[in-house]
Amino acid sequence: MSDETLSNLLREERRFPPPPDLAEQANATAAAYDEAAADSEAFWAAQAARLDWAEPWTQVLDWSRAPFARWFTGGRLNVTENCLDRHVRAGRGDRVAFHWEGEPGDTRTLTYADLKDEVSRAANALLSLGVQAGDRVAIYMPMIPETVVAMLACARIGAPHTVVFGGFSAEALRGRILDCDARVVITADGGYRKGAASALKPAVDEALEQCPDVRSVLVVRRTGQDVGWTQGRDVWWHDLVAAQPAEHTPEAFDSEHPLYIMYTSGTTARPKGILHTTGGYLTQVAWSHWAVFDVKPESDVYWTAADIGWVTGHSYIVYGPLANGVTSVLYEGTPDTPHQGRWWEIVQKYKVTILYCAPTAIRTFMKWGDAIPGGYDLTSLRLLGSVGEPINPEAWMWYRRAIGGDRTPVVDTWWQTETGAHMISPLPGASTCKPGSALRPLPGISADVVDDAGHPVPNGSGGYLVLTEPWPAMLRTIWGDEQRYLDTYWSRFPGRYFAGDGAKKDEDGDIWLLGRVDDVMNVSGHRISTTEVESALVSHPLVAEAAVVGATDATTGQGIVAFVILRGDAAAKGADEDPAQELRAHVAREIGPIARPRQILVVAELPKTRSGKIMRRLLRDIAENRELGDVTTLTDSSVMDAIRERLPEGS
Ligand code: 6R9
Repeated sequence: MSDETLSNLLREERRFPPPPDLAEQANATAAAYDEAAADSEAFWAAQAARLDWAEPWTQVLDWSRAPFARWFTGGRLNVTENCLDRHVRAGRGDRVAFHWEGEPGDTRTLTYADLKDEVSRAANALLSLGVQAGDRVAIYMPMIPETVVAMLACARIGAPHTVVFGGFSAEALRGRILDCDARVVITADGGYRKGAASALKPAVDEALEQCPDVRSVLVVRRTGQDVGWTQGRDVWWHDLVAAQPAEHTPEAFDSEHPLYIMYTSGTTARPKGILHTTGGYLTQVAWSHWAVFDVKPESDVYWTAADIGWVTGHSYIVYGPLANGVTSVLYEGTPDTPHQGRWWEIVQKYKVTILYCAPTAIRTFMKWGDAIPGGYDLTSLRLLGSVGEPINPEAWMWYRRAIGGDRTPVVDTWWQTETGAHMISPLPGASTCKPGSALRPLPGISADVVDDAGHPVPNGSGGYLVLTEPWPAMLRTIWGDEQRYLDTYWSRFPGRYFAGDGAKKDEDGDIWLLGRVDDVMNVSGHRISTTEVESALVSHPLVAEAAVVGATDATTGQGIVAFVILRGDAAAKGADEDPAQELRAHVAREIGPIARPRQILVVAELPKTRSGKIMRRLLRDIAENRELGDVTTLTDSSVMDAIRERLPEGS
């Protein structure tokens, strides 16, 4: 990426130091950076000591077969013993683990003691189905407490789970089941989404037509809708699990025992099964959850408003919060069911103190307008987090102001399925935040931005984000494909992990994420990041959200095509004026004439994955007038038809 275009971008000068009271009582202080810099293995060993180990480790890191890491070798522990039993033993069994809120408004409260009993029953149920340590179990569920129970039951008996988004197709489910050779599937009749019961079991039945080795399907009754039934294979959760004893003694597993496989959708290629293991993963998710969210288990009510089928749900709905003994909210549905204030109603009801969500949600709320959150009491909130995409500075500012009452720090956390846990993020009690920047690597983490030749770029320049030292929660491999692990992550810059993201270091050396390098556009030889043009568009008062792609252009190589969603009030006011000219001029002013979009299309929605990432690949297909590529990981495929209808004649 050339420096010239990047250095004139993102001139963001607003600064937000930590609130003094938060800083005073912060879990993690600036001292953590020094400690970790002095001896990172000693730092991680100290964090691992937060967990209960049945047997201590003999070596913190074994990197002798790099890049295949082993952390806390020789150590043995049980993940659910750490997430459940030890809290109950210490007299915290009555603490609420989850306030669950179903989309139709039904609720359930599970204490740590309840959860331990449920997980023990489910573990016994899996054992009765013949599941053994090491066997893979696929989970295809809505956002209900049984999903957490199912994951933990697997972890308790050492059976790696693979959770597949409830919104994925039968085909996607089948591919994942076959790739990891799962023999048991846990599912539900359906779940509630957008005010209606949405079926899941039919997709399982369809997928299993071509998965002959799956011998059992455990089915939770959630919606009560009719389900097809295969005798001898299908069994109701409420029949099997409820009949089990609530006692189960957890076995300690090796620190490197597989905990789960999470598939990431490659854009074109076969999905990659990212393998996470036990000791290092739990150490880093527990530490980062404690440090980055500054959680106080006695008083906080924590809410990751994301799907459990995304890595964010694994690390920061399930494993991190439970390892720390925190009270969480778990919400089944969509943010606008039955009304657009649903999230804020939940914050008010449970007095949520820490909220973690994706920029896509924040920009949607921006589009709906300030009045909606303004109608609720959000004063319980003391910290906000963002994850999943670069957060545009204006969206960051809106989040802090309209949701955080101009008081709360906003932590922008950069990480990936592959990293398992937060990697680059502010520490809310120690860092001065900059809207749109994830700032710097967390203590114990080493990252850099390098040029094409792999040399670190100077401050003020852009390039490729790499991780330069192994970290405890790192993926161990791609399931069943060591070569692909090496090729994908470790061959572009030998000895360093290539994240696939572009980034820039500012004058202070702080890091700004610029999106996937595959999305970088090349306009007349200038490399321009989609993130920067999108952020310029979102900084205009008319725009709530923008997606930018490079489309083949006969004269410039690529031309910038922008798809924009207008803010609610703007869309109403200027219904018949086309804002394209104004927005093109605005981008030219903010960034430079080279970044002026060739074309701007106003749309109502953008194509997104279930974790809220904009699928620019599909927009590129539209901009270049091609057949759409693979849409199996899209949340709602009708969005693409709606966008096509907006295209001007002949394009
Ligand atoms: C946790 C998660 C990983 C990709 C990652 C990057 C993007 C995530 C981000 C961010 C900028 C952030 N990403 N967090 N970009 N700022 N705070 O999202 O995992 O679904 O595997 O996606 O998401 O592009 O490489 P995953």
